[in-house]
Amino acid sequence: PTRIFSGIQPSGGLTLGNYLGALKRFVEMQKDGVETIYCLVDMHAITVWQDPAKLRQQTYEAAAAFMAAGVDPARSILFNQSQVTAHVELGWIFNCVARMGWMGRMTQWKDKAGKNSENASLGLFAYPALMAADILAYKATHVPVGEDQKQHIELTRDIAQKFNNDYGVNFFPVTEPVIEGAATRVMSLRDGTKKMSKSDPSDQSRINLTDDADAIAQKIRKAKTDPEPLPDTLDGLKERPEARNLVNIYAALAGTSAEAVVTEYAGAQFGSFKPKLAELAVSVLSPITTEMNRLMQDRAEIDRILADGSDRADAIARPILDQVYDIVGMIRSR
Ligand code: AQP
Repeated sequence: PTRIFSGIQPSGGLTLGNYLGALKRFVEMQKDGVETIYCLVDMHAITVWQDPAKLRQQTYEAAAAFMAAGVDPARSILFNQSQVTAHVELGWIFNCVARMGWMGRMTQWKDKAGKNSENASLGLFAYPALMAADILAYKATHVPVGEDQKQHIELTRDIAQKFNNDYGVNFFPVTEPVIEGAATRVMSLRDGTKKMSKSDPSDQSRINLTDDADAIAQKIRKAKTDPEPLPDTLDGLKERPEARNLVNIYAALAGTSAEAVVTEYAGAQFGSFKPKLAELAVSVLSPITTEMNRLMQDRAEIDRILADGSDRADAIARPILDQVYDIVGMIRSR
């Protein structure tokens, strides 16, 4: 059976990158016969400092974004990580399975810790082991993610295999990443070589799910481009990362391919393409923003949904964790 797990950090407001690379695909995966488990990974968020009031607000907002985008809490399990303690318990065991060398090779660690790694939190270094625990606590078979998470899923597979080998069991599955669609890596609107990110200091670099129509149009109008018109084949976008990014965003929002967009707009100037892109982005995002704002009015309802999701998540993860404790040799006498 197919069991899908994925998560998003409430470490800031969600972006168009999170929507196209993750959320939109979470929604598409809700089908009969497929179990979908979606998590607001608040424990990951605190690997870098979060103001408590903001973290709480961002977690409510992320929950509202999931539902506004179409994650249905009746079909999918929707919850926040800190309410299901199996994640950190299994995460600790995986800290003892994973090797320092593996973690040190993670490009996201190198990017986020930067030159000042002595001063980064231990949690930031260990974060991929907790992510492996998020996934494997449910023995998830597939994980939909953006391109930037590919290396962490490979690490999850290595941890699963090492655990199975070390303990001589065939317990954890080897999870498959699902990285597909026209926008697996949405880039910054200011720099076509950097990923669009909620923690980028420049708000102009990203479209937030909370941006109104004017802000979206303004950011797209100001997005960095080059002076050339759009080419008639994808090959013509090879050395043009900013142009390529806008084409990819258009394709993902329209539910079509980058090839189809280039064919439709061959020879168009950005002066005419950008307003079309803005119009499309607003038409897709504004109903989501409106619904998010409506859901945010009733925090008690979001609390109820997360409590119910946490109970259902716990019911799957707890028995798996109990077996893990047994395999590892822990006494379970109560
Ligand atoms: N730019 C992106 N393009 C496509 N997919 C993206 N994702 C993130 N950015 C893009 C996907 O969204 C999911 C959740 O990501 P996350 O919140 O766990 O953290 P992240 O990947 O580190 O995303 P951010 O927005 O850049 O957050 P910060 O700034 O806090 O690090 C993942 O599936 C991710 O691939």
